[in-house]
Order: sequence, then structure tokens, then C-alpha cells
Amino acid sequence: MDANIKKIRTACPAHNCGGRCLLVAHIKDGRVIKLDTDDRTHDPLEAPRLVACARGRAYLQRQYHPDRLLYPLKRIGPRGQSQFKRISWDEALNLMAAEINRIREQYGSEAILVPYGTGSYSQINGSWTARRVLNQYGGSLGITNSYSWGAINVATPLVYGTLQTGNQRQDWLNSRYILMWGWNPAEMRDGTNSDYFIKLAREKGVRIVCIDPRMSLSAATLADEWVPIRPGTDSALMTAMAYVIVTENLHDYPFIRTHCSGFDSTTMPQDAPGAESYVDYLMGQNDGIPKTPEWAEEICSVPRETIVRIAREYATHKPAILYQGYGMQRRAYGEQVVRAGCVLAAITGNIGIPGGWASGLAKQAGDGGGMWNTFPVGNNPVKVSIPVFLWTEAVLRGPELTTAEGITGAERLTQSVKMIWSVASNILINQHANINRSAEILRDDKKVEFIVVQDHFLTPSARFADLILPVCMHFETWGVNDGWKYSDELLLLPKLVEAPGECRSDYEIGRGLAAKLGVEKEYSEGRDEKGWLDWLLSVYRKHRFPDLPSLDELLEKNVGVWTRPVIHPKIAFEDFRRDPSKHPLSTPSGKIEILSTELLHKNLNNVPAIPKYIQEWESPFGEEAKRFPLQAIGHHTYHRVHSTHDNNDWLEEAFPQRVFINPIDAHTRGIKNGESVKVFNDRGATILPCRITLRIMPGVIDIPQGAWWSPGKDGIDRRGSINVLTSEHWSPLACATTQHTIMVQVEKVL
Ligand SMILES: Nc1nc2c(c(=O)[nH]1)N[C@H]1C(S)=C(S)[C@@H](COP(=O)(O)OP(=O)(O)OC[C@H]3O[C@@H](n4cnc5c(=O)[nH]c(N)nc54)[C@H](O)[C@@H]3O)O[C@H]1N2
Ligand SMILES: Nc1nc2c(c(=O)[nH]1)N[C@H]1C(S)=C(S)[C@@H](COP(=O)(O)OP(=O)(O)OC[C@H]3O[C@@H](n4cnc5c(=O)[nH]c(N)nc54)[C@H](O)[C@@H]3O)O[C@H]1N2
Ligand SMILES: [Mo]
Repeated sequence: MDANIKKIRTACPAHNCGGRCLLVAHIKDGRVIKLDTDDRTHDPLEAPRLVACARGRAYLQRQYHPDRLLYPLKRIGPRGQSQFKRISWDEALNLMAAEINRIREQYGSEAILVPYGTGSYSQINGSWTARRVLNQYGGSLGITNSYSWGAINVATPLVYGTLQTGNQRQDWLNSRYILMWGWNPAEMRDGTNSDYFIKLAREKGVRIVCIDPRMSLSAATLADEWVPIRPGTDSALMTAMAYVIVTENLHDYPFIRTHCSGFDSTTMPQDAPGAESYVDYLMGQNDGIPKTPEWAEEICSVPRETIVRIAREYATHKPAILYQGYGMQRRAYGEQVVRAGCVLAAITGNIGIPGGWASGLAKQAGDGGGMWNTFPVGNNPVKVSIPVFLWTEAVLRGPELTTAEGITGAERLTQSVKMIWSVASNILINQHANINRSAEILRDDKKVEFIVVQDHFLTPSARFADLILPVCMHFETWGVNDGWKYSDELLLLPKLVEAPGECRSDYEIGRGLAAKLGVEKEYSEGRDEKGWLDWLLSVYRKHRFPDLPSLDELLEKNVGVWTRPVIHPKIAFEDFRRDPSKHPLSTPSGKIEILSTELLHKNLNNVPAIPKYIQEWESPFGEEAKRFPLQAIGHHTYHRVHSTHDNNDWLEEAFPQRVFINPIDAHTRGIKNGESVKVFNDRGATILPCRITLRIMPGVIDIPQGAWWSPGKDGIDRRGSINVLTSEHWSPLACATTQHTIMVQVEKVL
């Protein structure tokens, strides 16, 4: 054992991975030379270890990557052509301050946008720092909602009046049946250990069924059965299951009568005269189409016998969980599938009981779990906000956007976006829909006049910057993270090593800019990163974890993580279940709204008051299928956190970027396994090798999302970046991303 090696417990850098795991850094001569993971020896149910996956363990390949940005860079060629020259920090911050002043004077603060960017949840870093500077200097255009949970954030409260619809995960062991619906926790992290809790449940004999167009890692390793489903048709399957449950009298009618609104004629709300009830819809009262398993089989391609069996299983194996993943709500009518899932939970009475599950977003009951942003960004003097996904619209035609496009805080925008300061984000190009369109918009420096990108690498978005600012990585500064969706712990990220080149932390960059703008004191309040960490812990101590020790004590003990054990898992809606009149929900009726009176009165196109199946705008059943017959989905891969880690060679070796295609679709196109294929539609094209596999259903292909856009001279992407194919079309109610709804064609590359 080398006495010069120091071992410090830290956390996996807090990118927007659904996991938050423990790492042990081995440090020698100012360099991290090795990363282990959680070295504790027990997995108590109330606080299991936080074992990192391949991404955490391969982190040094990213940290010490030869392509790291080391100096501020200024654009010297046309936008988007990657021609830059090195400048000093002083020049960079002067330029930025001058542009902020110019834009503010010419167009107002509303014309400045810090876009969605989830690269850092390390709280003292990331886009909060930019927001804090700007909020002290006139503000910037606000953003609402997220790319992650766009439809589910809006649909869940329509049914339940809250996002906290989930029990703490230890309770999954009390269930008897788990439907993993479009949910893949073995690969996409949805809280460290979600897959572990599912494994424990299965060991106890819980039956687990996974519904997904792909035989995902979860379907393969956690489930007893995989049910392939045609993408975008889940609400048809859910509706037919409800039909079976109701016609076979398997529903929990006493619960429905006392706790739900809008199920049938006896449970209709008073202010909805003549409205269609859920049972009316199931029976085809108005449209003449009973929503039978035969009806659904045609749409979702799940055999009718399977539909009947799963409906019976779910309704009779009580208590049961229907867990909704988020991929299927990142689609055309994502709002419907979320609500249809909630309705199944409600009519089977699986609400407010141990082992049950209300569906919807399912933030954990009690305190909502993690993802607190305790770093104070301050108040934004600009009150108007856009839905995050509509930023290209705000660039192209700001003043045309009104409340109809999800504008909040005012009736409409008064300005288009003229400056973008992108921190910890690859949204500008890579992660937003329709890359070729975004690239064309950004190339024009009369539209957005000044773009700053603050990152570790020359990402596809950074290539469109006028100014690039090089940032240190998480092990090179101080940070803290508090779990993702689920959390009963805090993980500390102490500064381990110095940053290379002239990299600075996001916090320091904000501070430097604040000094140029004359608001340094207000920004820093005299604190450095470590000082802020201490301050943030006091916020957690006050609002969440009263027993949290001091920063010094945590560091001295080198624990890495502090945990509040979950001994009695909280159950969402327990009080409401017991006494709905004393503990009403905060929906208009105080009940579970199978029929939403709010939607009924809004009367919007394609947003029915009860959840329905609606054919997507790009669908195998539409005209477009003649030219583009395959549905394409892009799952969240083990390889990356979105686009982060795309350039990590170890992870590429383990999980090479491939398009997954069924043998039937490959055969009819004369494609052999491993060959390069072109995937295309009217928006763009990408060429990448294929993997022919039975693990994806016929008619569907999968290109794991997040690969860096790498166009050749012909404009065709060569890396498998799915967003060259996706559409900027947004969902009707939440104005959310629908990036999973796309039709494509695949052909052999000759
Ligand atoms: N490894 C890894 N983990 C991550 C992330 C990451 O980038 N990498 N990102 C994190 C973030 S920010 C988020 S928001 C979450 C995202 O979590 P999700 O949105 O749940 O992840 P996806 O992989 O998009 O979708 C989950 C599953 O849904 C399936 N699916 C797609 N369309 C449909 C459909 O129409 N019907 C059904 N039934 N299934 C469908 C996909 O095949 C996939 O297996 O993941 C988090 N965890
Ligand atoms: N087609 C398709 N597109 C999708 C999705 C999908 O399912 N399909 N998923 C969507 C979802 S759910 C999400 S959340 C978004 C995510 O989209 P983004 O929020 O853009 O996430 P990343 O692609 O990981 O980009 C984060 C960037 O931050 C940088 N970074 C990391 N740490 C730091 C730091 O401390 N400071 C700074 N300044 N930079 C840092 C990384 O190098 C990386 O370039 O993508 C969305 N896009
Ligand atoms: Mo996300």
C-alpha cells in the first residue's frame, strides 16, 4: 500500500443521471489515479449502499480526456464552424459584460436566455450560478417545466393535485405485482437502488411484468415477462385493461364511489352536466367504439389474450404497482398516457395503501425526495417565462408567443431571444429536437446575436458559441448532491484536485462576471465554493435533515454520504384514503379526478377531460408511414448521461452506439448485422452500424439518445445522433417535448 495515496470518499459527479452514487477517489501527486465505489459491507433495507455503475467507475477517462477545454475561446470564423482563438479570462469576461449591457439596453433583459441545462446538479455549479448573476443585474427570460418530465409534471396534478404520488421505495416489497410500464431502472437510473429494491421484491415472489417496445435491460434482468408494445399506444392498452376490469367487475367500486370523480354517472362532478364519464368512454357510449381488448390489439399489437390476462392479474393481485417510466410521456399526447395509468391505479383501489402505487410522477411522499436546488438564485426581475422546450420559437418569433404556447407571467413575450448563456447544457444543438433546424437558426447571428457556452468539451452546442468558457469538473471544485427523484441522503463532493489549464468553476466564472457588472458583493456574499457548501448544508439542516452534522465533521470522518434511514416508508395519500372528507386532495373536487373539470372547461383540442387514446401525429397508421414506415425511439443508455460521456472510450467499448433493429425489418432491407445503415426522414439523416436483435419489436428501431452530432460534409450525421430525426412539435397541454414520436426509414449504405 503506497503511503502517498490518499483515499477520499466522494460522489459520482452530479450530472443529470438518475443515480447518485458513492465513489472512493485514490489521490496521488495531485491526481486522481483510481476510482472505487461504495466500500461499505452491508445493504440494510433502510439505507442500502450506493454502488456506482460503469459511468462512475469510468469517470477518469472523462476527467483526464485529452480534448478538455483549457482556455477561454472566441469565435473567429462563421458561426458553427468551430474556428476559435484563445483569449484571456479578462478579455472573455469584458466581452461578455459588454454584450449583456448592449443586449439589455437594446432589447431588454427578457431577450437574455439561460437555457435548460442539466450537466450539473452539484448545486454550487451549473446554470444556477448564471441565473444568480443575471438576477442581480436585471434578470433574464424565465423557463418552466423540463425535457425530462414535461407532460407528467402537468398531468399528474390534474388527477391528484400533487406530484408527490409515490411511496418510499422500501414499500415496494409489500407489493404483490409490479407492472414496469416503459420503465427501465436497470439501465436508466431512476434513483440509485431502484433496481435493487425491485430485485428484493422479486426475491419475495412479487410477479413483475415489463411493457416496453424493447426488451430492455430491465425486461431482461428484473422481469418475469416482457410485453412488447407499439410505441405511443400505451393509453389504448391501459384503456382496454380498464374495460376488462370494469366489465369483469374487478374494480374497487366502494373506493371509486368515495374517492374518485368522473368514473360513471353516479360519480360525476356537479359542474359537468352532460359530460362523458370514463365508463361512457370505455363502453363507446358517444363514439360507438367499445374499448375492448380486440380494439386495443389492433392499435398496440399486444394480443387480446395478453391484455385480458394482465388486466386480471393487475386487478386481482392486490396490492399492485403500475410504475410509469417517462419515455412514453415524451411523446405526442404524453398527457394522456400519464392520466390513463393513474386511472388504472385509482379504479383498482391501489391508492394510499402499503404495496400499492398511485402512478403519475410519483415523487416520494413526505418531502418529495431529492433534486432540491438550495443554491439561491435570487428573484428574477423578468416575470415572463417560456416552456423550456419552446426556446427555438422564442428565438424565431418571441412576440407571437402567448399563453396559448404556455407563456406564463404575462400574456405574451415582447421580445425574441437575442443572447444565450448556456451553462452545463447541450440543449442548443444535441439534446433539443430537430438538430438541423436548430443549427440553421443558430448559424444566423442576426437572430441570436451572442452565444456563450460554458462546458468541459467542444460539444456540438459549443461549436455554435461566440465565446467558450472552460469549466472545471466536479472533482476540481466543491459540491453537494441530494439524490435524484428519490432521496434520503446527501452526498458531498469535496475538492480533490486542481483543475487543468485555466479552467474555472461555474461559480468563479459567475463571480468574475459579477465583478465586471458591479454586483460581485451581492453575488458572492463574501463566500467561496466551500463557504457556500457550508451554507447549503445549513439549509438542508433547517428544512430537511435536522440531524445533519457540520461540514467539518463530515469531511473529517470522510463519510462521503450522510443518510437518513427509511425505517417506516411513507405511503402517499394514506390520510386521504382513511378519510377523504377530512383530508381532501387539492384537486377542484378534492377527489381523484378521473374526469378533470379544469380540462373540461378549458375545452382544448386533443386534451379530453378523461384520458383517451389519440393517434399520434407521426404514426404507423398515418399517411407518413408510406414513406417512413418505422417508429424510432431513443432510450437513455447505460453509456451516457444524455450527451455527457459520449466521448468516454471505455464506455463506448462496453456500449457501442448502434441502431437496434428487428431481424424482420433488417431482412426486408437486405441488411446484415453490424453493417452501417442510414436512418432518415424529412428532417435529417444519420449513418451508424446496426445491431440486429429480437430484443426490439418489428416496426420499431432504437437509437440510444445523446450521441454527439457529427455531420459529414454532406450534412449527414455519422454518430447516431437521434435528434437529427426528431421533431420540434410540442404536446398540446404541457407544451412539452415529444421527441420520442417519430417515423423514419432505414436503408443499407452501399
Ligand atoms: N443511464 C442513464 N440514466 C438516466 C439518464 C441517462 O441519460 N442515462 N437520464 C436521466 C434523466 S434526466 C431522465 S429524465 C430519465 C429518463 O427516464 P425515461 O424517460 O423513463 O427513459 P427512456 O429510456 O427514455 O424511456 C424508458 C423506457 O421507455 C421505453 N419506451 C419508449 N417509448 C415508449 C412507449 O411509447 N411505450 C412504452 N411502453 N415504452 C416506451 C424505452 O424503450 C425505455 O426502455 O433517466 C435518467 N436516468
Ligand atoms: N431525442 C431525445 N432527446 C432528449 C431526450 C430523449 O429522451 N430523447 N431526453 C431529454 C432529457 S430527459 C434531458 S434531461 C435533456 C438533457 O440535456 P442536457 O441538459 O443538455 O444534458 P447533457 O447532454 O448531459 O449536457 C450537459 C452538458 O453539461 C456539461 N457539464 C457537466 N458538468 C458540468 C459543470 O459542472 N459545469 C458546466 N458548465 N458544464 C458541465 C457536459 O459536458 C455536457 O456537455 O436531454 C433531452 N433530450
Ligand atoms: Mo431528463
